[in-house]
Amino acid sequence: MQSIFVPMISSQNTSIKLNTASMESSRIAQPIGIALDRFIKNNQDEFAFASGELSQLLRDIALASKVVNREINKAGLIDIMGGMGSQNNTGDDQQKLDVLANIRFTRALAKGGEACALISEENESYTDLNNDGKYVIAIDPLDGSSNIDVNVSIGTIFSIYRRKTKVGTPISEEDILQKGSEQVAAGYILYGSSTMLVYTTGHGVNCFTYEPSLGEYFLSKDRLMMPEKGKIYSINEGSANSFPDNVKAYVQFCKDNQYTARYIGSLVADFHRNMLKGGIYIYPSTAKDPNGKLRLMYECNALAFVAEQAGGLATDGQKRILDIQPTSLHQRVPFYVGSKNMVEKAVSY
Ligand code: AHM
Ligand code: MG
Repeated sequence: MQSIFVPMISSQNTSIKLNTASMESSRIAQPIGIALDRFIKNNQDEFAFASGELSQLLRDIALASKVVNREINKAGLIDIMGGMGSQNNTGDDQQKLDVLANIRFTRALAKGGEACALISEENESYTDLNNDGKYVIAIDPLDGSSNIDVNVSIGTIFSIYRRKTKVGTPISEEDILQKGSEQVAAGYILYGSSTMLVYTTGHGVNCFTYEPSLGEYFLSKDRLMMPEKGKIYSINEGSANSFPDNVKAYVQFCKDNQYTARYIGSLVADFHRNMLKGGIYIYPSTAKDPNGKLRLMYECNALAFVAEQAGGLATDGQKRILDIQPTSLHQRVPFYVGSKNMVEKAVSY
């Protein structure tokens, strides 16, 4: 009997020693988590078309975002802040960094070869990239650009669609004007107190944090879910006089219930905070912008996809954002996005 017990005791002791040793080693060398490249590779089978090309596209976007991140961090040291003195197609003043970010993402996607066309906030028409590419990208290269000069968080928003027409043929309107529900992947990069890349391929939402000294994104949260309820409302109340009556009433409801008002004026940052803490972001129709200010194809669709994948909702007040058929590249829509219960309540008004 003893001869049986002795090895058991000694093996237990060994495992205690091993555990203590591994605890000690993780204390002095904290694990850094899984890198974006490896995560994409490991999860490639989740993509509807199980191709390496979509993975490569995500990697191209990640790479361009690192370059943009570097440039944003240098703003103030070199002459890349301030306006270009020009306007983009929707009449917004273009900032130097808007233009720079647009160049960085366009180049990365053009070099990669997987994309056949690029829709960008900064270009009036779409850009033909490679007729042999299978994917169409819609992007806002740098959103919230009025915050650049004042060191406040900004973001990149992207949507990825599969082209409808045959590979190798010229792009047609049906490739470009696709509903949000056709996105195969979407996400955003938040250039904030740390830089984060958040994306979905329709299998939950994954968040990565950029480690600048290693030049890599590392997984910080997979399968992120948005709280169903929340108490944060984000809306530019400076325009309250021209909100529709039902929006005025909902904002009053938020105040009556002592909700917290938080508005950065950077869609990605406002959305990301609400996704973590529970909240609603609203850009309604106003006197100045009867269809709201935000653009369906490269601002709302991507965030709507992410929101739904995280258990939230996104609507224009009448219709699910992802079900809206775009009729033009730079189409605007009223936007209500965030925690399920809050969006439902807002819509009930
Ligand atoms: P932009 O694409 O020109 O940067 O505009 C979009 C931005 C959003 O990030 C933000 O939520 C909104 O405009 C703020 O608009 P406003 O200043 O009217 O509240
Ligand atoms: Mg924008």
